[in-house]
Amino acid sequence: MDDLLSNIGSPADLRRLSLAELEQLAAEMREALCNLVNAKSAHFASNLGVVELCLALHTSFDFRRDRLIWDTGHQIYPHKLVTGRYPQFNSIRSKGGLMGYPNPAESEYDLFMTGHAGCSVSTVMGLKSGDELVGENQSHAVAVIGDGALPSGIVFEALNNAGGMRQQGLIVILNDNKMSICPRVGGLANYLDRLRSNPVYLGLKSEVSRLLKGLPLVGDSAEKLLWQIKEGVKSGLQGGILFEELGFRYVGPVDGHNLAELRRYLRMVKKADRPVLLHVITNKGQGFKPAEEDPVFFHTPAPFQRERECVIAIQKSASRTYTHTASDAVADAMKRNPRVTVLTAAMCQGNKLEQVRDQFPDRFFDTGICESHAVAFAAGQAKAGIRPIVDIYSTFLQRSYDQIFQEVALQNLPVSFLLDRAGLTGPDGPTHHGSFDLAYMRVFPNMVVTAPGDELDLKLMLDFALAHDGPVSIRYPKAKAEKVERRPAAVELGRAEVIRTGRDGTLLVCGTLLADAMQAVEILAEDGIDVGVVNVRFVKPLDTETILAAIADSPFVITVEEGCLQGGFGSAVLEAAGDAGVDASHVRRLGIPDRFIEHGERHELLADLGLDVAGLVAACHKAAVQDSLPISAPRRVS
Ligand SMILES: Cc1ncc(C[n+]2csc(CCOP(=O)(O)OP(=O)(O)O)c2C)c(N)n1
Repeated sequence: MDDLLSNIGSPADLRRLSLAELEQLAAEMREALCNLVNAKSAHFASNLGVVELCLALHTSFDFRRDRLIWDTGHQIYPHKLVTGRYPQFNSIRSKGGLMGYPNPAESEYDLFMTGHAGCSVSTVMGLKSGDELVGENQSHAVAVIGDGALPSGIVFEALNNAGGMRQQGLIVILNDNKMSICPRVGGLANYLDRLRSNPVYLGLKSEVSRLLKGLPLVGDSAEKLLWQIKEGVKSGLQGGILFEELGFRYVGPVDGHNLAELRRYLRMVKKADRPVLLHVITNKGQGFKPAEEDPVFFHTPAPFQRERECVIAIQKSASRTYTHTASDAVADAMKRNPRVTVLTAAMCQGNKLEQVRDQFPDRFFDTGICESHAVAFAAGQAKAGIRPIVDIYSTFLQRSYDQIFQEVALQNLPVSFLLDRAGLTGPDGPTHHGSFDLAYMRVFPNMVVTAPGDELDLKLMLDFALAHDGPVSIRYPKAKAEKVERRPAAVELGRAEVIRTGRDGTLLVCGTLLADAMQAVEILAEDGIDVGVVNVRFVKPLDTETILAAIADSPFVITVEEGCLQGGFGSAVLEAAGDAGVDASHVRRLGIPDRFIEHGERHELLADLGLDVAGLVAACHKAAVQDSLPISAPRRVS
């Protein structure tokens, strides 16, 4: 059933369709979304919810000239379907295929590559301003932002700025589906609930529809009437006052699944004399019952088979991940110490913190998509004698860089950071890879930067962090939890763990590639190359004693990290060697090079970068051959 969809090469084709055909197209687009998630894990419920909004936007504006930003970008799939990418649609999130987020390299209709929430209003403001400065005054700039992303601080910075500038032609569409990934939280959520359930607005909605039925579809009289009704009730009702007071015209709520009504409202708001916030009500998961009923699971479900509207099988992975380990360690710590709290920034589900939330509701804090606030909040708690754990993905924590500096590191407060998804995250791609945290954390005085080598280490490291009198960051990847067979050494500040010594070379391993390194040295041993492995555990303070000894004694040394090479662990090793005046010409560094890494399965991406077992083996072979010293000749001359 893709009669219409397969003929849509660009939004211009949409404008030739009747309303009934657009409604059929919406059904075909939902079918395409459902077929996609049969085969792979992908963003789903949010996309089902914006199908009509997407069609209404593309038939009301010309986004070769007008500007459109989908905030965050995870709900971009319908937009991809109608902007010439239907033929490649099933390649989404696979290596070499379409990105699961906007990507300017794919289409002129994607303006920014995004994946982090909250910047849409700012960027469309800039686009609008830039267009005006180059003489393009007629265009409109549209930001579509969810109610989950709306509370981000930066959104309010932009709304405030836009209201003050009275930017005409700026349209913010609030896509209100009552959900972030989990149910939305906070005072703004309550405010939006009141707006959407206000009887006068609900009455207005049906009254407007009724009136419109008797009026021509387009026409100044209809639009004037809509404004009049709205303005009339607004003064009595004070609906949308928050946005009105910021300088926006607040319009809505509008039914986001009624294409005709949406298009009428879009035509109307185009003519506003100042920025407009159009409040659109949608249903996350619209059109597929199981997703409507459980939008949390169906936000990014595991691949599933369906029969009509029933899910008949889900390919859930049985493996325990590092995120499970971290969540269990957090629960355990909270059980033992009533002063331990945990904070998440809207990622309760991703962080697998549901058990903690349910067990310790008073010590679990979900700030919404507000990472900077979460970190400053944790700093306040720490100052008051609490031991907060900030559990945020490595990539999203970048949002709170200044709070890590000022509120935490500068005060030397005991905040423990759990950096989930550190390293290559896989199908989400460059916006989500946690490549930079080792580099961005290690620049701050007072910050202890750790990279546990395996599951056992991760638990020990959280205990260490909670006992340490200052900030500690702990990173772990989106991966199956591994245990490296050994009796782990007790964690000691700035102490590495030598797992095995080797005559021919040493791998200095930072983080959970440790298990791969252990496999690699087994293979190398069969080839007669004897390589040692150090689980470095601490990137800051570095165990210079162990590391410099390895550099001095080993014919070759390879640093291994699932993080950026610029400023990361390998850099720290070279700095330490340089400071100590030790020859490090035989030190090689493996890690993420100085470019953004595409999307694909994590194992594929790691293999491409030589960060898998085969890559480590190859790197050791190469180093053993290339190194000027004969194998087994110690480098230390003492
Ligand atoms: C800075 C940042 N923090 C967290 C996330 C993870 N995240 C992706 S989508 C999402 C929920 C967004 O909710 P909303 O904006 O309401 O969109 P919906 O999915 O409901 O359409 C979250 C928390 C993110 N993308 N960016």
